[in-house]
Amino acid sequence: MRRAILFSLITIIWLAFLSIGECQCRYVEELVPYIPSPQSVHLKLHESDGTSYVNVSIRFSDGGFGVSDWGETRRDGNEIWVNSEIWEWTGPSIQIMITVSNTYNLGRLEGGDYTFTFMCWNYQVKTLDFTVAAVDVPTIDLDNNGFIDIVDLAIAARACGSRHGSMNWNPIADVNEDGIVNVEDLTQISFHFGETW
Ligand SMILES: [Ca+2]
Ligand SMILES: [Ca+2]
Repeated sequence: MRRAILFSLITIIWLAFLSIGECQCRYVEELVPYIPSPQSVHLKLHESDGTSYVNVSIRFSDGGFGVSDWGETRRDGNEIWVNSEIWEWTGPSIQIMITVSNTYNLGRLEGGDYTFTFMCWNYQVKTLDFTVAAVDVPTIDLDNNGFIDIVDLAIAARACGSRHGSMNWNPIADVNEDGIVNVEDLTQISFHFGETW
């Protein structure tokens, strides 16, 4: 009888111990990997001086989230992607909506259709399809030798300020075909300086 009571007591203590353990696990405070919903992620493309950028902004419901790594841009053909690492703090956090953002420089893309994919922990979160207008490089290779260099700039400089009928008018120097050779044409040539195709 005494042995049965002792056994029962040990069992009760052991179950109580397990119960406390489970309780502690349930309320453990730690950082865990988190994948945002597509609805909370906004992708926006913008171009500047021929370079394409994608801005990614993520809206979090409270202050318990953080991005430890936005990831590097990767490219395979016309597919571009980034793989980020985002965490959630399971403990208490500031109850305020937070938006974080990062801008990825995609470089100078050739004309064509592209897809940008924002990934998190190797999971595809959201994609953005966009088109880059083709740049007609040969039109700024004024001497048509296969690369843009100081000679092309010199040809445009000699015609600078001229219009149709001017003594120094040179139609090939009017890169943007607006009827005048000026700093805009020189700027376009300078922008592609050093390029070959
Ligand atoms: Ca040239
Ligand atoms: Ca022009």
